[in-house]
Order: sequence, then structure tokens, then C-alpha cells
Amino acid sequence: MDIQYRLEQKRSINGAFPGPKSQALAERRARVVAAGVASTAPVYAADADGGVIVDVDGNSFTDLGSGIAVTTVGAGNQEVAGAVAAQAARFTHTCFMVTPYEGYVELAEKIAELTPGTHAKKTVLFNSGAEAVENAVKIARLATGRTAVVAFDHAYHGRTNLTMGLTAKAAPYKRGMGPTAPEIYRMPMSYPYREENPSISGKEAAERAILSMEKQIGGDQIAAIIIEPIQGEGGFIVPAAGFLPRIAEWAKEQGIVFIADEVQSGFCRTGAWFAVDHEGVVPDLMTLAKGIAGGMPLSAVTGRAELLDAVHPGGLGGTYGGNPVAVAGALAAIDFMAAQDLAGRAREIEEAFYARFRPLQEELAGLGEVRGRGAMLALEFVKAGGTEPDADATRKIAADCLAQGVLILTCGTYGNVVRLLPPLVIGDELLADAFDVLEQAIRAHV
Ligand code: PLZ
Repeated sequence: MDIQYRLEQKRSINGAFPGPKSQALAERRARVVAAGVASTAPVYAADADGGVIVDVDGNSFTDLGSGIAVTTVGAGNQEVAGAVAAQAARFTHTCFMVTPYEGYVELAEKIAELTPGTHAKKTVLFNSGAEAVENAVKIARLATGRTAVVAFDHAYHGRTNLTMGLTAKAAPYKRGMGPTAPEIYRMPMSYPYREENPSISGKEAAERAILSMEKQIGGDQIAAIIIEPIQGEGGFIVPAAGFLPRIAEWAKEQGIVFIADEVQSGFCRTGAWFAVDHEGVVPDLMTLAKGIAGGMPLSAVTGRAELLDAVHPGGLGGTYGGNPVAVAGALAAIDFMAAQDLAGRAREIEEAFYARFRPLQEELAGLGEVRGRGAMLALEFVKAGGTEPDADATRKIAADCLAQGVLILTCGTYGNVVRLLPPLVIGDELLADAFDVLEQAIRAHV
């Protein structure tokens, strides 16, 4: 990596936390911002670059969250900022459905190059991950003439009506906000750490789900199977090897559209361009967002040309989909990822993580599992002596880290997983320092 940082790459908390300016903003916020949108940290951002976020009181936090896996190239990436500024100075919007522009086409070409498979591919752009998922399901239904959609336990696919139905966890995502859409079926996931039979293989876990799909729905009724190749919000669950390939293979036999939701796992995050690449799985459709555009809101549905083209002209779109400023950010972010080999950087981060936390797992009974790929890494906490989730310890560890200037996120169906999603441009020193803080917090609470 050859990166010039604009801000000093160091962690420092000065005095009171949160500071007076953040407190004043929290008061203003409480009066006018909906209570339903919650924030992990009580501090307000003023600047960010590389591996740090600086708040309005001058505290500097090491960022191990990347705004939930978005700022893979850094939140203050100058290439992205320059491309965005240049495009904004020309035109901010025309609407691709009214007056199209080159950037959209160029990004679709890039996506076709980077995604797995040698078949003809096409792409349609949107704004958010949920919007991409919604549209992938629409495309699959129209292309197959079927209605059933299969999602998995612990899945997260968004908060809009269709996607909250696909999302597994009731609270806080959907309780009381239904009804959710019909024709969604939920199947058992491969979650190696929590299998009743710990020796079940990925293939066997897939056969378990397949049997359930055959019995509950019938393969010929299913339009799409949607799955996160590594589950995100649900707990950074890496399915056992062989699970994804077998599900994809069965989908093919049954004429079902296999959709990989790579909104969180895509674009170098797991040490490859896409998480499916680790097992050579070639999805029919993929949903992409987050890391794709260096923080600009942009998402995509990409995949087999015949599926994308099954939809009649005018059947897909949206005012802002593929906004030219966001597209400029994406083109710059993708170039940066390739030029700096950020997938390779993610693999280095993975190595440093396991070197540090595997021994800790051996030592501490409350650290149930250490898992993940690339820079999509997790620690699952349990009550010592078993596998009962320990959400309380997890919360305390995250709070301790934050108070010391390390911003980390939690996740998991049981709220007992600390997840690490550092920007891939974070330096070794800052990362090692953050690991020190995290290790101390773990030792204090498990
Ligand atoms: N699919 C796999 O991870 C978003 C959600 C945070 P949007 N994950 C972060 C929250 O609490 O809202 C996500 C994802 C996967 C789809 C989505 C949805 O993407 O851009 O948030 O709509």
C-alpha cells in the first residue's frame, strides 16, 4: 500500500467523552431527529481519513467499522473526492432514464469484468442495498414466472418492506411494522459454531435446506434463493465449505435464480473481489452496494444478461439510480482498490487478526469463536463453559473500546458478536494499537 494520509493516524481521546460539542449536538438532535434512527457512538464526526475519524471535540477514533463496510478505500479518499468534485462541477444529475451518460455504462463494464463467470453480464444501478435486493427479486420473478423467494436464518437484506421480510431478525428490524410481503420462505443456514451436530459438513447442511425447500415449497415454484455468502448483520457467519456450491448447484438444476447478496461482503472486503470467489461460486445475480463507491450512495444488480434483459424497457429504474456523482465515486474507488491491491491488504489484516485473537480464544472460555475472512472478521462471545450467547459482555467490550477511542460494531442474531470491518487503508500500527485496546477490553469482560 502506498497511501498519503491527510490526518494524523493516531488514536486520542482528550478529556470528557463525549465532549461538549458532541453533547450540544445530541441535545439538538433529540429535539428534531426521529428516535428510530439510533447511532453506535455518541460523538459527531468532523473529519475522517485512512483509519481515523475525528469528532467535533477533536477526539480521534480508530475506525474498525468503515460506516458498516462502506469506506473500504477510506472515508477521506482523495481520488474519490476528486472524481466526485469534478463530476459535481460538470453536472450532478440528468437522470439516466432521461438523458443517459457515459459513467453509468463504464461502471457496468467494470462490474462485468470484476464479477465471477465468463457469461454475458448486464447491470442496473440503484441507490441502496435494499433497493438492489428488491430489484433482484423483481427480476428473478419476472424471468422465471415464479413467486416464491427463499432466504436463510440470520439473513439481513434490508429494511424496506420486501427486504425486511427477507431479513431474519424481528427486533429491531420488523416487529410491529408488518405485514411483510408474502411468499418468503426461510431455510436453515450453515452456522458451524452453532450446529447441533458439530461435524455436519457444508454439503450436508445444504441438503438439509434443500430437503426443506422441496417439502415446503417445491423447487419448481421457487423464483430465487437469496443468500449472503458471508452473513453480515446476522453475525459474520461463514457457512461451512461446500454449503454455497451445493445450494447454487441445486438452484441451477431447478431453474431457480441464485442471488448472492454481496452488499456487505463485496469489493475486496473478504480478501477477494467478492466473497463467492473463495469457493468458485458463480451466482446468477449479485447485489452490490456499500464498498462499491467509496461512501457515495450507489448499488447494483448484476448478472446473467438474459435475466436482466427479461425485464421489458421501463420495467426497472428510479430517479437517482446510478447518479453520475455516485458513479464517479465508484469508478475512482474501484480503480483505487485495484491499484493498491486492497484485496491483498484485506488478507494481511486477516492474518494479523488471527495471529492475535486465535491464542486468546484458546485461553478464554468466553471467547467462543474467532472467524471471518479478509477484513470481515468477528469474535463471538459466550458464557464460559457452553455456547450460551453473552450479549452483555459484548456490549461492554464495544463500549470500553469506544471510550478509549476504538470504534467497533457488534452484530449477530443474539447480539453477541463483535465485528471488525476496518477501512482497508488502515496502517499496521494503528491496527495493532486497536487490537491492543480490544484485547484488554475482552480480558476485562469475559
Ligand atoms: N444486504 C447483506 O449488509 C446493509 C444495515 C445497517 P442498505 N447492512 C447494514 C442497518 O441497521 O440498517 C445490507 C447488507 C446486506 C442488504 C443491506 C441493505 O443495504 O444500503 O442499508 O439498504
